[in-house]
Amino acid sequence: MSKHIFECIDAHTCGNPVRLILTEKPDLEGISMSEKRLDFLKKFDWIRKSLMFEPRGHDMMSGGMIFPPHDSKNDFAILFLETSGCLPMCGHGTIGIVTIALEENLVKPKVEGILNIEVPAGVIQVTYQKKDKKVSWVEIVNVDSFLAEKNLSIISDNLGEINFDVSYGGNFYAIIEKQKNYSDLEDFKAEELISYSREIRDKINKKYSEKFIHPYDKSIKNVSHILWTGKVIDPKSSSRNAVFYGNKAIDRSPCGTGSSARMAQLFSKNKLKVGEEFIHESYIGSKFNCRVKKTTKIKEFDGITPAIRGWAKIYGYNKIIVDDDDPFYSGFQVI
Ligand code: PYC
Repeated sequence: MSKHIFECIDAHTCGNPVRLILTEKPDLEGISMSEKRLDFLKKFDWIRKSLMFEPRGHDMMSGGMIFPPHDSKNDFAILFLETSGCLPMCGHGTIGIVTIALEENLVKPKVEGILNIEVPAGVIQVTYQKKDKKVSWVEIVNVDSFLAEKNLSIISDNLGEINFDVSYGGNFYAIIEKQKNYSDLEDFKAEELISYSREIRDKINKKYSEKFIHPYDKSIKNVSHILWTGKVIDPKSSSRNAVFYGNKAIDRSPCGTGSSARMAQLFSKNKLKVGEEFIHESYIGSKFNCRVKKTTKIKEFDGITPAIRGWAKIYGYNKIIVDDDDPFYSGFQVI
């Protein structure tokens, strides 16, 4: 029998949880974070399940671990952990992890104010503002993002025909805008969006199986998230969204990879320009300040390099025990 003790620091980014795991980090095989992500999922997924799911986590729980970089030019690497698996990229997770790492002196930037971070989906550049030991904001120049396909549809048992676009911002998103069978975010309870999203995601991945695969990394595939759009709460914002992830979560933050995917979609439809401010609101009204930094090409796709800025707050030091004699050592979820 063995007992594992995970020291963690818990924070939230604009309302969504981020648990940074400091100890008992596994030795992962691979020459990149993409390969290490797959190795973790094959050999160590119990760690993710035990720290993300109930009773030690909850439906929205999300987090990660910091590793040394593979390229010495970079500052560090992140493996993301979440109820849905290990994401190729997570924006709110990065903002939270960077805030924790800087405030708790876990990393020393090679250049003050800038961090180059390896994530499974690529290398991202982060800038931040730190005042009196506190990080006031973190800005991510995210991985290149692109609209993968537009005007697709499925028939939902709950809503009828639903039209959507699929866009990549570090994960593949189905973006659902106002239409005959979907009026606006404000007309639906979170629990309704959750159950509709589960069905819609299954149907999309059945109907369009093997269609959404990242051109440079075949391990990044399929629609993992559903992004419901809506009218803003604050008139100064540009758009509102609710991102569904895992099996029971609506992101409390405006979602970094979702905001990137949404900007790529809007840009490709001439609804957003390079440099224009895009203030994205979450389901609970928290905001990311975003913009298209530049245009780019991802194989045959015309895409963008997005920037996302947000804040995070540390709320606890957490020593979590996972004991093999606990029948729920690898967690559970109630759906
Ligand atoms: O911020 O990229 C993000 C994210 C993905 C899932 C939840 N948040």
